[in-house]
Amino acid sequence: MAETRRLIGRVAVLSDVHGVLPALEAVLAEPDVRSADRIVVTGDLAAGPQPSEVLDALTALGERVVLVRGNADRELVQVARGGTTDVPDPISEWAAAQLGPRHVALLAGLPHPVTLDIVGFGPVLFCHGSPRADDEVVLVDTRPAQWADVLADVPEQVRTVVGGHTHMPFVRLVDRRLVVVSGSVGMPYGRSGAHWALLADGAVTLRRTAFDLDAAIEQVAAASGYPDVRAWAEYFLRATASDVEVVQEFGSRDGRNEHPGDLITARLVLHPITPPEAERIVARSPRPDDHWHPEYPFADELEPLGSLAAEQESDAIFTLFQVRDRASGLAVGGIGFFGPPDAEGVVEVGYGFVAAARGRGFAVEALVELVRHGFAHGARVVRADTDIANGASQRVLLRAGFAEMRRERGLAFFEVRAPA
Ligand SMILES: [Mn+2]
Repeated sequence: MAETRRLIGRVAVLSDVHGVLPALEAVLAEPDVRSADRIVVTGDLAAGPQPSEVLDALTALGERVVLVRGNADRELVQVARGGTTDVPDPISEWAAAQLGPRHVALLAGLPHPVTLDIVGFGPVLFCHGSPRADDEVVLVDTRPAQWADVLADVPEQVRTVVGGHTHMPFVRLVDRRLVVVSGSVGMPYGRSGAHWALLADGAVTLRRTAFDLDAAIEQVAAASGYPDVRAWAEYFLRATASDVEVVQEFGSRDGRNEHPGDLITARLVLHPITPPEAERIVARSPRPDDHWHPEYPFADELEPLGSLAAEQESDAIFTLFQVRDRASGLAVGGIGFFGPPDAEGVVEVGYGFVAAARGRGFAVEALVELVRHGFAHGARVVRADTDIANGASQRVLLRAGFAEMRRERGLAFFEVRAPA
């Protein structure tokens, strides 16, 4: 955690500029920003239509600017260095290709989080997402228990946490800590203009700089080579999405249970798939509110999903679940029961994840939750089998509490029994 010992006076907080130069310039022209002792930019600097221009404008501020890493900055580095990311965002792919080695190095070196001593506040922690993860979603109405978890590792003396990522400004107390999200400079939700915040004399002020949207859209469209730039600029600079829609959309990512029947774990949502949803998945024809990883669904899943799609009404408990990564909101796998318990209380389960989601313990986390759910609804024994050549799957089952019972015909059979 970067720290400075010298107390800092007035601080302007800018976040989520997302490569929109005219919006950044409008804020930088504000007298309270020009006179601020520091300008802290809490992440997602460049993923947008003018990535290099925005990075140059920020670095031109010299010693006065403190840049914090956002998830989109991290993802730009991954893409620029030839990797892939979970989030299929075409403008990020394009922006990554615009960056020269100097810009990639700048983004790769960004710290997260950053703590600064500020007059009237003491140590203030600046982050993107949450102090522990640059892509964690916390919202103004996130539940107290979730906030407690999110802030659990923040040092006691830090009484103010300033974040970005959700593009909707708020200030609220969270169990005696002040939490500030300044909103987005370049991609605001709910209200147009460039949103930012001023920390001065122990007080936080949420600020908004209005600028000529028509002129800015023209300027972005003329300056950027992104193929879809005009539509992008129209949509985001005019704040087309309302904050109510966005909170609804982001809601499940903060662990709130918006859909009865969803099972929520530390990092995942297990969503029971209805027959119409199964039909869409098998046909690979998502609705706008379906958020699927590009590799989802994968071949193994299609047969059980096909049977589910053909049903009139699915079993609400012993069914197939779509597994979503709470951080990205994307469907990354499937897990579920191949039918209700038999006369002895035996159920069988199966699961699978897209390649990009493997190696992160998701399968164990989902399986533990599925087994708990099965036992809570009358199952006594949960069984699974796997190819004997599939060592990864066997390790997942063992880590999830299963024991190997026998091997035959190239398969290893596992089970776990309900506690007596
Ligand atoms: Mn972000």
